[in-house]
Formats: sequence, C-alpha cells, structure tokens
Amino acid sequence: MVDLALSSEFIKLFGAAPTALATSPGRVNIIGEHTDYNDGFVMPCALQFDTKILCSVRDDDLVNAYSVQYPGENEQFYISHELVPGQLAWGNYLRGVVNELKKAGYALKGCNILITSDVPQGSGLSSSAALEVAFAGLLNHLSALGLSEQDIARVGQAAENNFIDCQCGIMDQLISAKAKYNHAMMIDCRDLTTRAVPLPSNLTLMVINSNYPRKLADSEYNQRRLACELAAKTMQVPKLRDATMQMLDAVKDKLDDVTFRRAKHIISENARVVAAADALEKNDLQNLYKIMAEAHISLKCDFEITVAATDGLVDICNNALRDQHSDSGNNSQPEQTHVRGVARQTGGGFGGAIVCLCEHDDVDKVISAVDTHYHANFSLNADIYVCEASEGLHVINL
Ligand code: GAF
Repeated sequence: MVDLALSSEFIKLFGAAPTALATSPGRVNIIGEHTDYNDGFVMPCALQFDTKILCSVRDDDLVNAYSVQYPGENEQFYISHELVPGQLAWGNYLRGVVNELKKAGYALKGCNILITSDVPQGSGLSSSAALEVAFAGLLNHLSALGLSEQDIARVGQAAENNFIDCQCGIMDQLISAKAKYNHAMMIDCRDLTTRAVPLPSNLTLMVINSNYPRKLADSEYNQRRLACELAAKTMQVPKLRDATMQMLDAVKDKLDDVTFRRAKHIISENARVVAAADALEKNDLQNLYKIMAEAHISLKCDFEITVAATDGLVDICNNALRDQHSDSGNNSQPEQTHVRGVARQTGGGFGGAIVCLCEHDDVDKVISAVDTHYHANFSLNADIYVCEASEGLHVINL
C-alpha cells in the first residue's frame, strides 16, 4: 500500500507518478550470531519495519535518488559510468548494488527513486540490508533480470562486502528477501536452504534497542571474521562450520586464547541454532529460553561482541522474567527457577538491540523493568518494540 504523502512527494520531485514500489524489511535474529560467514546456521525473522522505494523508469541510464530521511540530499549516478563511492552514505548502498549487477553482466535501466524507511538505523536491525534488497529487487523488476530471492540477497551482500567494506555474511539480506509472515527462518548459510519455523501463538517477540552508539562496529566485525578464518585454517577445515570442539581442542596450543574462544563460540552456536529450531518447532519454550540464554553468555564471554549496556538490558529482562518458587513442603529441595521468557543480544553487536521472547502476559513486566532500571544504570533510553514476524521483499507495479 502506498502512502499518499509519499506518492505526492514523488510527484513533486519527479513531475510524474511512480510506477512501481519495492518493500523490504529489517530483521531480528533469534539465534545464530556471526555463524553466517562461517557457513553455519542462523534463525532470524523479518520485522514489521521496512524500507520502501517508489520509482519510475527513465529514458537514460541515470539513477536519480532521494530519501525522506535525508531531506535536501540527492544521489545521482550514471549506470554506464565507472562507479566509485560517493559523498552520501545511503547513496553508496545504491551504487554498490548497481556495481554488483553490472559486474554480473546485467543491462539496467535508469530510474527515479524515492526511499523511505522506518527500520531503526544503527541498531543492528539491518536497515542497510533492507535498502540493498529493496533496490536490487526493484532493479530486477524494472529490467526483468530474472533474479531469484537468493540472487538478490547475494547481490546485496556483495555490495556491502565490496563497496562498503563490511565483510558481512548473507543472513540479513536473505531474510529480508525471503522472510515469511509469522515465521522464523532457519538458514543453512552454506547452501542457503531455508526452513520456515512457525512462531507459537503464545509467544511475543520484542526488540529492545539499547541506543548505545555502535562506533567501532564495522572494524570489530571484520576482526571477528579474520579470527574465525585463522582458526579454520589452523584446523585445516574450509570454514568453522566444518569444525568440532574436539578438533578445536586438538589445536589449542597453536591458537592464542582469543582466537580459541572466537572459534568456540561459532562451533557451539551452530549446535545451539539447530537445537533452538527444534525446540521452537515443538513449542518447547523452556528449552528454547535455556539455549538462547547460553547463546548470550557465549557472545559475552567468548565472542565478546556485547557491551555493558546490552548485557545490562539482557539482565534486566531476564530478571523480570524469572519466577522463583519453592518446592512446597520439602525444604531439602533447592529453590526452583521457572523462566517465563528470555533476552539476548541480537545482530552484529557492539551495542545495538536485544531480542526478548516471552508470553503475552509478561510484556508489561518487561517494559516496566526496562523503564525502571535501564536509564538509571546506563544513562541511556531504550526503545522497546513489540514485533510481528513479517514478509520479505515485495515488488509491485502501481
Ligand atoms: C551483521 C551481519 F551483517 C550479518 O551477516 C551477521 O554476521 C550478523 O551481524 C551477526 O550474526 O548483522
């Protein structure tokens, strides 16, 4: 559905009505962090926040682009010219996508575009992948390139790797291209096969943005990737997907402690994703919560991509979701802890957002705990979103 105000803005900018609309969502990852570029497993779902691009085809090969979020800025480049990074950060995602399609030999039509997005930026919820996938999907549509969802995701990832210099994996682009309403998607990042896992109707999906500034995120991210590659090379396997804990233990003397722990996270996280997908499918929520809690500890202690603010948010939510009750009449039994949900860091880390799963009745409890404790302890305000798992890329003629 096209917003009237957005359509009017397009007409004001380009003098004629838009002829097509591409929509592509941001994502939250339920489990499987940094496993994608190790050819491992991930289980994200798409959010209701998305990037929309309105467009009309041009007679020449100019891409003429505006963004509602960056008023006064105009990105322009000719498809046939050599493409180098320009002044506008958002424009470089467009250039990167065109550059990859050109390298692959596709002939592209020029277009007028107007972008708008409500994906929170800089919070690890994949606003950049949403833009790449929406634009690649749009060009695929306008020039009838015949690309599959996987192809579109790969173009977006390559744009980011080659043009933006973030050595990201495929998770964000693939879920943005392929997500299914009300489902998480387990992705095998080696062969890109997917398994849609329905989210139980009694479960609420929340995303809580720490608003901690993600300053060094790209360079730290690329360092994690190098450490994983070093560990794989030392074990003589193509990727950490192919390694086991026994293999890692066998080369412990050849690895520094940091590289060892990076690899330990990836190997254990892959197993957790597989177990979490099964638990979710069986609606075995206690098991799912336990696995997700372990995943956060692994990110905190071994992969070291959390910060005090996101660890703090996770603790606040987990404490709010813990029920303590004694085994009545038997004082020799230890106190039992029943968990009513779980929170953990989501996405690339170094700030950003946490994901929290709980039952509907506990949402208010989590919101009130964050309101009471987060700003008081970290001098930051969190943004809390109650989410629904949404659809992936859509392109329509108007
Ligand atoms: C970022 C990257 F873009 C993904 O490819 C993935 O590695 C994620 O961090 C961590 O799981 O979002």
